[in-house]
Amino acid sequence: MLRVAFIGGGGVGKSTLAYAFSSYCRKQGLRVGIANLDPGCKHIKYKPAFDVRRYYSLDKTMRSAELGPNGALKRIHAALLTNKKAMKELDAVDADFLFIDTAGSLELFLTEGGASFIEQAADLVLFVCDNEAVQSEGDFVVLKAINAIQRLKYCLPTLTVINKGDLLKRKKAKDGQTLLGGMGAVNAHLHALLGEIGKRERLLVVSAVERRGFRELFDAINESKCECGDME
Ligand SMILES: Nc1nc2c(ncn2[C@@H]2O[C@H](COP(=O)(O)OP(=O)(O)OP(=O)(O)O)[C@@H](O)[C@H]2O)c(=O)[nH]1
Ligand SMILES: [Mg+2]
Repeated sequence: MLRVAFIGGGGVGKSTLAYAFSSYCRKQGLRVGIANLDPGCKHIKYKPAFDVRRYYSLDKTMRSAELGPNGALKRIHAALLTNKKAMKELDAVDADFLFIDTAGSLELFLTEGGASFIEQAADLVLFVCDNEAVQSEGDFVVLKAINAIQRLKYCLPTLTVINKGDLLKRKKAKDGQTLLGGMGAVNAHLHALLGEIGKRERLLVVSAVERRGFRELFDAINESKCECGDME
């Protein structure tokens, strides 16, 4: 089984992508389970094989621990790690791919509880950004830098996925490159700067609503498998 965590900021489309991409993978003949790790989500598009809300409620934790949403998320992820029943249920999901749909928080995976949880629960991370991330070079560099620090914490192979590709305007930039091409250059530059953290990676542009880019994502995940160590 390959366990793939979908991580990224709020509203970038992690849940929609997990759902849409799971049906693509099923069509390729794979058994796919999705685990919901967002204790605060109110709507869910898929039938989760594991649902953290069975064990923890974001609202209740916020009230009982007198914390804001980010603090409560961190508290819940730290508690999950030592919750044998929940971790056993998560481990017991029987599938070829387990997609772990996480809460929209970049901070969560920079800190011990969230990072340790993801390191234990996943083999591969999809760092999901949306179209807005690649429409400003500054924003994208910041996101990539945050992800680089996250990776120092959770030490897992990671693919960067740009979702909402349908909203991406391939405008000509001043230097004649497409905006996305310009981002490719920024990405390459970042990799030179952060070379010790990760290998070279290409940007994967997908659209969860239009179900585009899934073949490339599927291939990239399969190519990453050898980096993910021994899996049964
Ligand atoms: N145009 C477009 N919209 C999308 C795409 N994927 C998701 N969305 C929309 O983006 C919004 C957020 O999607 P979610 O899947 O809930 O995003 P999320 O990252 O799981 O959000 P949080 O869990 O709250 O962090 C919804 O309105 C989706 O319909 C896409 O590929 N294209
Ligand atoms: Mg979500």
